[in-house]
Amino acid sequence: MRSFTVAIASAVVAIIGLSTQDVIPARAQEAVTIELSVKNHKFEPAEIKAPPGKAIMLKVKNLDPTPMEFESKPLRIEKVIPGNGEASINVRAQKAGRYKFFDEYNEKTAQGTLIVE
Ligand SMILES: [Cu+2]
Repeated sequence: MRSFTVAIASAVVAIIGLSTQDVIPARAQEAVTIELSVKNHKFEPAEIKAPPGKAIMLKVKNLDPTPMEFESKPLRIEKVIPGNGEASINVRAQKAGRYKFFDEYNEKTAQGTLIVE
């Protein structure tokens, strides 16, 4: 006959308590404001810059007497601005890259780029 030895192992469980602070900085929610204007159917400045991952507010002044349509396909913006008018356009946070925009009514001359970097 055989005898069996049963070994009982006891496990020690260590509980590690982690304290985390998930605080979202309020500044991450604030939009970066960029002002630009259009004169003689040209953007001034034609290149604008914004940091990545931040909402952007574009304030566009149309200094020409005729209406314009601020348009950007990659940014999905389309907004008519009357002659001598102004518009605030909200752009959601973007990844780094170059985003073209233009005035659809004066596409030949009014071209611009938003550089996110
Ligand atoms: Cu359009």
